[in-house]
Parts: sequence; structure tokens; C-alpha cells
Amino acid sequence: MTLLNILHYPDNKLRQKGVNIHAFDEKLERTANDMLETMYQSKGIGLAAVQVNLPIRLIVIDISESRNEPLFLVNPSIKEKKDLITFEEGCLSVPGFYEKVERYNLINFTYQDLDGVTHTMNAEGLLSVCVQHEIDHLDGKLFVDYISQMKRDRIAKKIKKAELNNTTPSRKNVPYNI
Ligand code: QAP
Ligand code: CO
Repeated sequence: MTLLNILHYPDNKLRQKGVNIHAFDEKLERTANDMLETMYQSKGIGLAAVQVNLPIRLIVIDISESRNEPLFLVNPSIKEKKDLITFEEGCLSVPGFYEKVERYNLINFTYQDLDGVTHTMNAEGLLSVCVQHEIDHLDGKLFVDYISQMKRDRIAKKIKKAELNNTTPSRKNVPYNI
């Protein structure tokens, strides 16, 4: 298994749209398992392929406490949605920030599994919000797109600053030029 690099907001690559998947082969299975490992390692509950710079319609989700109930969603599509709720969301691509977003409490959606078999599923609460959040990623959309521009810009600035500080080791701290 390989850990994948997660893109961080405001990286424009997060605006890529995922294309539909047609090849249900070993490469897809490997990619899905690498994404799952990457998500578990980062303590996430959901990760979309676009977040690891793969513009395809693939999502991994595991909202279980035990971290052993993975869901692999290929080409997911929401068919019905109802009952608006407000949910405090975070995102592995927006580390350290959480904001309230309006979502649907109940959804009915279809997806294909890693063998290409189509399934229909109902979801409620956290799982429903997670599926909506991850499908947004496949359309190049982030939860921060739903908050005010002022908050969004502040978040972008803080993430950029944090990442500058984490460049290891910083050139200017190296006492000589290699
Ligand atoms: C999307 O998000 C989600 O800031 C998945 O420092 C979130 O897995 C759906 C995470 C909330 C529904 C509700 C975020 C981990 C993980 C961070 C995640 C962080 C470490 C976010
Ligand atoms: Co996210």
C-alpha cells in the first residue's frame, strides 16, 4: 500500500472534476485501497479521489468507530434528498478548520462497487452528510464554498502560512548552501 499526498485548500487542483470510471480492474482496487489507507492514517471519515490529485469519480468512506467498515463508492449519484440540517464539517483538504454547512439529512443514492456492480442505498445523518461532502469534491467543490468569502479567505491565508512554516528544513536555517 502507498500513502497518497492530500492536496490542501486553496490548491486549484481541488477544482478538478472527476470523470466517470469504466475500468473495474486491479488498478482501481489498488487506488481505492491506497486512498483508504491514506484516509485512516489522517484520521478522516471520507476521502475523494480529487483530493489526492486523481480526477476520477471514486470515494472512500468509513464513519465507524472501529475503522473497519469501509465503503467504496464508484460513480455515486444522489437520486433523492430531503430534510435540511446544519452540520459542522471539516475536510482533510482544509486541515484544522470546521464550519457549519447546510446539507440534507436523508438521501437516496446509487453507486457502483469496485467490481462494477450497481447498488442503491439510503443514508441519514453523518453518513448522508459525508456522501454529499465527498460527491462535492468530485465536482470540484469544497465545504468552504458555502461559507462567507471573508471566512474563506482567512482560512486560505492561515493554511498557506502554516505550510510555509512547515517546510523542513527551511533553506534560510541551513548554515551553508549545499
Ligand atoms: C468530510 O472529513 C466530513 O481538519 C470528511 O485536522 C466531515 O474526514 C463529512 C480531518 C465532517 C461530514 C462531517 C479534518 C482530520 C478529517 C481535519 C474528514 C483534521 C484532521 C476530515
Ligand atoms: Co473533504
